[in-house]
Amino acid sequence: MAAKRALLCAGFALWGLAAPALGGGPPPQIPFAFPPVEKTVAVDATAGWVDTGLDVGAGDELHFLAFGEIDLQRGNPGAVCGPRGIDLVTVDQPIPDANLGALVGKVAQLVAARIDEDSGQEVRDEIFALFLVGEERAVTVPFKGRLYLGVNENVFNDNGGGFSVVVIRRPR
Ligand SMILES: [Ca+2]
Repeated sequence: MAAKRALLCAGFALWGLAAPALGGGPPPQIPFAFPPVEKTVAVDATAGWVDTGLDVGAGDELHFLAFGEIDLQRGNPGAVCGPRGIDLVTVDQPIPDANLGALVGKVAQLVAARIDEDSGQEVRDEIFALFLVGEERAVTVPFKGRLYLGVNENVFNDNGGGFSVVVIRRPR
């Protein structure tokens, strides 16, 4: 994290130095008072919720920019979409009123984890908030948790492709 912040500082410094040589005017406004954390996350359409590795806090501002194309049903040319998804809804998608296949996000906070006696699988009780991302979105984090990204669909094994998502986090 420290290395990443240092890298961003260096990036902004170079930008500031280069600007007067290009235009002679004042350097461009830096959008944040402190360097934000920026990360590019690959969201594989077959993976379900993808852990971004980012822990976020209540009030943090997140900005998302998404690129790429996915296939919601391999072999079906009508099932290819970008981060905005397809203008369709199904019964079990995570966000019912958002387009099928749209890029979506989740902030989840683990409340308890236990091993289910019958299946032997770990069961995680969590509180979570879901939100639509699409191609671009700014979101204020409602509570502390881990940030996940996924596709607004619930049958992943017949999918293909993925989105590349730039996440910028400005801590509160
Ligand atoms: Ca599918």
